[in-house]
Amino acid sequence: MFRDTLEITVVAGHGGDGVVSFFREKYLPKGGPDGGDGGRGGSVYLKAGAGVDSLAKLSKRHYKAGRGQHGKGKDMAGRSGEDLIIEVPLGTRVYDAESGELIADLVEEGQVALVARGGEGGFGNAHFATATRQAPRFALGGLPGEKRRLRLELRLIADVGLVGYPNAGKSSLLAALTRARPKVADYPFTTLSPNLGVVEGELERFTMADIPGIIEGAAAGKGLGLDFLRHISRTRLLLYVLDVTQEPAATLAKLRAEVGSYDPELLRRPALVALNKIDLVAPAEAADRVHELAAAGLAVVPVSALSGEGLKTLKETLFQLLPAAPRPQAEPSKHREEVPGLRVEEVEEGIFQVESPQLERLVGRIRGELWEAAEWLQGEFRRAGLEQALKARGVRAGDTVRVGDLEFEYIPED
Ligand SMILES: Nc1nc2c(ncn2[C@@H]2O[C@H](COP(=O)(O)OP(=O)(O)OP(=O)(O)O)[C@@H](O)[C@H]2O)c(=O)[nH]1
Ligand SMILES: [Mg+2]
Repeated sequence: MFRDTLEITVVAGHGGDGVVSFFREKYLPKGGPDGGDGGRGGSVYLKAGAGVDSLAKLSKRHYKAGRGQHGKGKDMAGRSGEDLIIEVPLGTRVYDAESGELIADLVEEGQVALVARGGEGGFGNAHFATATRQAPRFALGGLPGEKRRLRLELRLIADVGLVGYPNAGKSSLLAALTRARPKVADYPFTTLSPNLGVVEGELERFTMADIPGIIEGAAAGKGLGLDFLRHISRTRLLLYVLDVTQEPAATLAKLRAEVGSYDPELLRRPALVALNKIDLVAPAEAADRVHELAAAGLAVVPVSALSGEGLKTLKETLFQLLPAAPRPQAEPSKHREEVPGLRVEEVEEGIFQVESPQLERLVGRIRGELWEAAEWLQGEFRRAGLEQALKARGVRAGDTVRVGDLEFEYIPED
């Protein structure tokens, strides 16, 4: 089954905890701190693979990377959690399912996108040793890995996109020009999901996508609607397929109106007309239809997917036009920013409450003796800009500063 949208949840690994440990050996007095750092949690990546042609190949809805190991004594750091790389089809767009933000557009084979960052490992107590704090009895716990719900949307990356009314012969043309074997039948809406084939030339090749037929009113949801046009949105060239017996000139005008209402830019893309089923009419009639179509300003190639007539010319014309047809650019993905918010509120006279997820998290990660960590924490607070934020609120020496569950006495720097 072909699948072109899918939601999955990705969870990066939790970072390992740092540990509190001191060097010990038989007959020796207690030695210095040697608690190692926790390993970082594994991250989750998506990778565009040529071997995956449908999102249906993703069997799971939930993906999880490995967790980081805790640090150990003797300054041994915990091992990092294993990264998880999920292969998705070429042409997959990755959105954050909650915010709708585009995270990545995977249009090149092997292209990789980070979708959930592994949690940082915590520092072991050895990290906190200084000349004045020789035996710190605290360490930091690891951070949880990122968790995200992703919406994957496949936009086939084909060089040529077939567009036409139901029954015009799009799938027949794809079958005649490539080794793809889409379903062909004498009723409208035979094709319910896109098909992709490769047209082989002597030296080159190009890919061709066949999508479900669209009809007048598709933009308003008639037929199967216009959703499938998103697969055409990245093709370099549109090949309109018309049935010579079904008023081709009028049909082309309607088709283009629908395509334009989906995305006006598509109308400016290089395009060509395959006037199909010419085996059903007399040559003179076919010539008349070609003449009428000329008004649209597009090159017209009369063909028959059934008899094979004109297919060679169609193929050659496509090979001629493609080099000049620009490759639609991949959507630039927005980089995620982490802006740690910091708010200070004087909740009572002389008591300042600090609201900062970053600093609260830091405080929550302290393991072991909290009061011993205070000095180190204050350095971290300063780096986060807390000193300035407090001053701006009019803090005075001796006031109380609350961060998470901890209370500190404010002592000015200088
Ligand atoms: N006589 C003749 N019949 C054709 C030709 N091309 C396709 N057909 C027939 O037209 C019918 C529809 O062909 P399809 O290839 O399924 O058409 P389609 O455009 O893919 O249709 P949808 O998938 O429904 O949009 C089938 O019965 C085909 O055998 C042709 O060149 N000549
Ligand atoms: Mg079809």
